[in-house]
Amino acid sequence: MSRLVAVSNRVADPRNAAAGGLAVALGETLNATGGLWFGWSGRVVEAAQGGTPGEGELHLHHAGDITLATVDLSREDHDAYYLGYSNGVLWPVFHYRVDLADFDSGHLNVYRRVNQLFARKLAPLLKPDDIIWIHDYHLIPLASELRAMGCGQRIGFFLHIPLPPPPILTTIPQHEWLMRALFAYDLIGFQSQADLEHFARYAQSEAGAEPMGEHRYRAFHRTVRAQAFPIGIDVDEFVSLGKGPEAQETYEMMMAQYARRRLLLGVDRLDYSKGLPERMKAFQALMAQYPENRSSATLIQIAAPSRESVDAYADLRRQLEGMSGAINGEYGELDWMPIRYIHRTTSRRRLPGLCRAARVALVTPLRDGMNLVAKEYIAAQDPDDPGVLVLSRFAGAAEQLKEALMVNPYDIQGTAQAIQQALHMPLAERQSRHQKLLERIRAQDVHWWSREYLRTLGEMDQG
Ligand code: ADQ
Repeated sequence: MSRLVAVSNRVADPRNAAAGGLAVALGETLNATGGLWFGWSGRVVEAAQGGTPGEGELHLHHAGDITLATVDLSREDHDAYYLGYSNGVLWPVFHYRVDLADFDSGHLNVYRRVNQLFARKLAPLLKPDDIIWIHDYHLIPLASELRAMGCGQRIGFFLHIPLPPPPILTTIPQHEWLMRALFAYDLIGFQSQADLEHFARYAQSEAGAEPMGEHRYRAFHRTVRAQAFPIGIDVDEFVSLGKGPEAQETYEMMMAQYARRRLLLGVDRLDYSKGLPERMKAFQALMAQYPENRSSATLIQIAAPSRESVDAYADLRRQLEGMSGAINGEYGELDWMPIRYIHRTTSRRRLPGLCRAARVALVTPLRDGMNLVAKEYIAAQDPDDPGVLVLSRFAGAAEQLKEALMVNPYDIQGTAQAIQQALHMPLAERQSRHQKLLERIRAQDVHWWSREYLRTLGEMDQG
């Protein structure tokens, strides 16, 4: 079995319970193959402390049989690669928010420079028959930089965020360079069929690629395979977390505190792609149109702080604070506040308890690669008395989770109606929808995802 080399912007120790989904997904194969996980160390070195652009110290650590290799970044590199290009251009445009992209910056050169730095540090650590799996939009050009240094290993890429259709993608001044870089991979994985179709359309209309059957496309003198591999969660792990003391305690506390109320729950990173203002407006419309929910329905919205030094995120934070205050002012009673807005991360151990206590989950992004919260909510439910998932049709998860109540988050009235339907859905219907949803997330869980991806990449010819 070839050694797995995983590359992502951030690296985590898979033995750590809070390491997150990617660590769980990759941990098994990394362990089994004595693998290497490479990425940014999370350390930013200021110029005054010797942080030189294009340079960074390499650190090697061992986590059991896995080697963790990380590189520091200078302040200038971090700001332009991470904040400027990855999160200031690629994140907004890939989420269809051209209006929020900052194209004027000269950040592209630094984005490229950091990818070259990573390639320079990674290449000497590679063995000839390694399988290399690179993750996400920060690292699109990494394979082409490795190829330029003579790496002939099989290299795969997985895009965790959506790929927009060509009219939006082509707003990026360097779209051709980016897409050409994708063709340096052997296998490109997307979250959904929609993303894959956008790739195929771009390849054909902009790069003159011919589909060659078997998910293969040829352009820029290379042939790539492109396919959808919807990422899942570790259902068993989430279910067993739900049986743990923190989750149980959270569940009981919520049930005691909201004994007479119906709980609605939103759990997100504070990000403009997640549709949080629209969600609050839909909740406000629910109060206005269906007054029977006043004094009874409570929305708990947890928004974890994220990328706070990017302007669009600070603006959103202020907007949400203003909106939740206004809705509470308008509808609140002495003994009831309609919205509890919490700008904090919830501990992973408490999350299943919170999910189980909620009668309705609102997962209503304006655009999302997949959205794992939707799957976590399903996994956390009591099958005998499950809650209802209200899901945006614009989340990648919508392609799989057909039995959710599907909404268009831009349609505030329509979303309010769906929330009303969710709050009053009969038990038998809740059970039958939940059962089908649970089957789906079990059949395509995170282990299925990494197995399928790595099997496909492993079966490809080398070089
Ligand atoms: P994210 O945009 O971060 O990920 P998502 O998939 O919803 O979005 O969440 C990832 C994880 O973060 C989940 O396990 C969730 O429980 C946790 N999380 C989110 N908000 C939290 C909060 N407030 N407190 C505690 N935990 C929280 C990107 C893409 C997604 C894609 C994933 C995986 O944007 O579309 O599903 O990668 O590929």
